[in-house]
Amino acid sequence: MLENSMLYPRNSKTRRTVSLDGMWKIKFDPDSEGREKRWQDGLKDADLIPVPASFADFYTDKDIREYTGDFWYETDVFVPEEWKGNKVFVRFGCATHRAVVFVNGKEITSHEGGFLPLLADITENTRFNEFNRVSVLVNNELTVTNIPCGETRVLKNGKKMSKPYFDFYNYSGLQRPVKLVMVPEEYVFDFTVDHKLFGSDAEVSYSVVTTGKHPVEVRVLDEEGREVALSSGREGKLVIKNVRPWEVLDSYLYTFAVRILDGSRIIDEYTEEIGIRTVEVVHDSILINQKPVYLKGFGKHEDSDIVGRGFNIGMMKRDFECMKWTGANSFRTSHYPYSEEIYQMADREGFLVIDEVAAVGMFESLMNFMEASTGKKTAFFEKETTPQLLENHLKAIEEMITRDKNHACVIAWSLLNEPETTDKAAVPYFEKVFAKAHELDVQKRPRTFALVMNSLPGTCSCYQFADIISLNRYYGWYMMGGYEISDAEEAFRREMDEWKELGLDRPFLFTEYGADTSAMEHKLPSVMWSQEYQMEYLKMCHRVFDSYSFIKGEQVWNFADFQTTEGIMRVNGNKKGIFTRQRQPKDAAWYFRERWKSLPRDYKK
Ligand code: GCB
Repeated sequence: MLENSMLYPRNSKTRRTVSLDGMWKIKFDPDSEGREKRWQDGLKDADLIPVPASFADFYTDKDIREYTGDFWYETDVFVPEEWKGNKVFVRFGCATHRAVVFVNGKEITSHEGGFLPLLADITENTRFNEFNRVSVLVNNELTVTNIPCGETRVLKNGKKMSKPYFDFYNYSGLQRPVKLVMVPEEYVFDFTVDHKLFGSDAEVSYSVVTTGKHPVEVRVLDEEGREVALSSGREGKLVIKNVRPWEVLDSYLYTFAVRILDGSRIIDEYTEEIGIRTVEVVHDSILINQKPVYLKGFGKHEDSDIVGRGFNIGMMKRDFECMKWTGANSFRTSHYPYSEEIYQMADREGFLVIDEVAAVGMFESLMNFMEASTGKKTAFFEKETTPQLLENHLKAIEEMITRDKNHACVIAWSLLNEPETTDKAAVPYFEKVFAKAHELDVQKRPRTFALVMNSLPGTCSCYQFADIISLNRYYGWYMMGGYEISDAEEAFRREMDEWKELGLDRPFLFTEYGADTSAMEHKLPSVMWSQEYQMEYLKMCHRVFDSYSFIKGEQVWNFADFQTTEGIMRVNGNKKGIFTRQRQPKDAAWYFRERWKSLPRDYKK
């Protein structure tokens, strides 16, 4: 079990949260001298920067944007007198990619992995009724032992530079909300639910972990606030008569209130809004509440102007509105677990989410998307460093599942994106990764990973691990693009015929297909990069998808244009968006709207 509770911080009768978002001090530490020189005792000559946000795109100085190494954040936090006798935490939605937290100069905790929460228990070092200095030493260097994978190089001028093995900008910093949290000494540490539907009723099995011995009760309230089920004990079953299940694009959320009681006194109360639904893969179908669903949607990024990967509540709202407008019902959190508020919104909107851990770049290449289709091999899972990578990967899976398990929206786990599977060395690695997810998820949601272009029926040694086979395919873009598109279609069909031959009896899903498109370019007849070519390419892909009954979903790459490292293959970022980075539609968005609005939920049932 994890050392820290992953439950989302909420107010209740017994709990308090205070947002620490706002302007924090920031200072770069290129020589990694801060710790030695005790910068944790107070940053001098620091700048101010918004939290949550990536630091990169605020500045006009390229050395700052590209900064790689250690950097410090600091703020002063007032802890009220009334909280004495309780536990006090500072909770960071993330600190990318790793961080050490200090309070009043004392080191409290550290965390590896930039896309899952960091909880610092500051109880022992808090000065109540006073301001407390919270300092965070963050580091954003990429390595092959941590996810996402990449390298850090030192330029001749001594400056460090990030070399990602993945196709998104290495944004970093305190990119998600930060909260000061108070919970009682004896508190609800973890809470897990699993659902079954019987006719018009539901049975919800639950388990509660607390930090003490007092009895526990769980109540379920409907959206009108009426109690519909009650059970006591750390484990039990809640029966909800005439349940209203959470449905695709038609959500219904019950409030689960978990209480620790001492007679009639409430020691702790934790509440969560939870949708009741089931998820299964049966033969080649994905079933939600025992009914087939065809996935329509996007691979996304947390990415926008100025704040970079920083959680942006306005952008989140706009993204959901745009997705609904296209008729989408799903997205993948490519290529890392997103900020928790996004899953809460997906729960509320009835969106289906494939939750992806940050295991991307597991192919040694700075242009993985290009090189994977050349047959290049990099022996990625045979390195001396592989055991260390595996350890970090498994820990991230545990944190992701623990954090996200109760979300109705999460219908599958994506455990890797485009790893090198053409080598048998990947097999034992995959075994451990897939077993871990199965062991941890009481709902036993389907597990998948996104297969790169050269992970083919005849070359991939790992597809058997996936409950849903997810393909990232670029026929007509990275291969046989432009006027060769007819050959691309043929090659695409040949591959799909080979998969069909295998008779896997599992659903297939396209987790990526797309063509870079400049929102400025129009050309008749089409050329690559024009809006006309994007449409031509998409129509070709859809003809292929529509020809195979086992293809049970399409998530186009990408929802919106996004920032990447600069290079000859990218025009200030990846332009495969169906929307621009400012979330305005390219022509293809209208085409998707027409297609997706007309495909029934159970298309190809
Ligand atoms: C991929 C990667 C994704 C890239 C995309 C592309 O296969 O999974 O991260 O952005 O291709 O556009 O090349």
